[in-house]
Amino acid sequence: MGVVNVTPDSFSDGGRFLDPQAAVAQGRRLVEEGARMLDVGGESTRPGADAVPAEEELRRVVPVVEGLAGAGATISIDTSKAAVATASLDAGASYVNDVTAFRGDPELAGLVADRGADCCLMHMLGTPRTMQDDPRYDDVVSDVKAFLEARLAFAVAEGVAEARVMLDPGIGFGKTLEHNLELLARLGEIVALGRPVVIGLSRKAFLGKITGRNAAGRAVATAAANALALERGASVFRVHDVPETLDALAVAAATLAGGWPLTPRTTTTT
Ligand code: HH2
Repeated sequence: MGVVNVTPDSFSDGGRFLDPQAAVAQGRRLVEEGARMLDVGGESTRPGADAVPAEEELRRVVPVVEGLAGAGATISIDTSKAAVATASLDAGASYVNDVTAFRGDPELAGLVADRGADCCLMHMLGTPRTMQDDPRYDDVVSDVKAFLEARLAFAVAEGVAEARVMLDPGIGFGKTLEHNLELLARLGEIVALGRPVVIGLSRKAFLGKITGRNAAGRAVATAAANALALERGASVFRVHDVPETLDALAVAAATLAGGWPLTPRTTTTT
């Protein structure tokens, strides 16, 4: 899943793709590089970020979703708002990535159900404004697992087919370095919920804490962590840098019996 952030303030690429043409070009490049899904977002959820009004989010994402429909990838809309999801589904998206796991907008679950869309439900402690203020858990993995199980049950009760739901532990969303590492180490406990697991760790701050690198220099760290997440059962890898992670996943899959069914992308043999 390649990230297309149509925002002025995303933590690693804010402002680069605010222009719709630049965002569409970036999305097409990610598909050429091997992305099978594109996650289009018009609201940053970085720690401390302010909410964006629906009208502004719509203005940012709809032309980009329209421009990328037919580009050869599933289009995901990264939003918590039913109005933004509705317009994006109309414009060609078929997947709703909601970092609030249907807690942000009471209309969103019903919309996803009615439209037969696929969706991702993510764990977050608090809101982006407050989530990194001293996050605490009894046991981070058990707490996140219980939350995702409850949100899956909620989605199904609202009419969303269970087969359409993916789950995401929300790396960096109200988590310390230790919380993130524990979630990755014990990812199998989340996978055991029986739904495909999405993992979004691309360029995130915990990788900078380990490597000392700034956001732009974290592609290798991202690829390494994603390879381990693959081994632990993750299915979808949300990244800004597709080639690095795709190579790492291809090599990891090839070394695992019955690994991820990736088709080699070149015929180079030397
Ligand atoms: N992370 C971000 C945004 N959306 N969605 C899912 N399902 N999982 C994630 O981990 C996730 C997400 C944050 O990354 P980014 O989009 O690069 O930054 P920003 O929120 O600042 O736009």
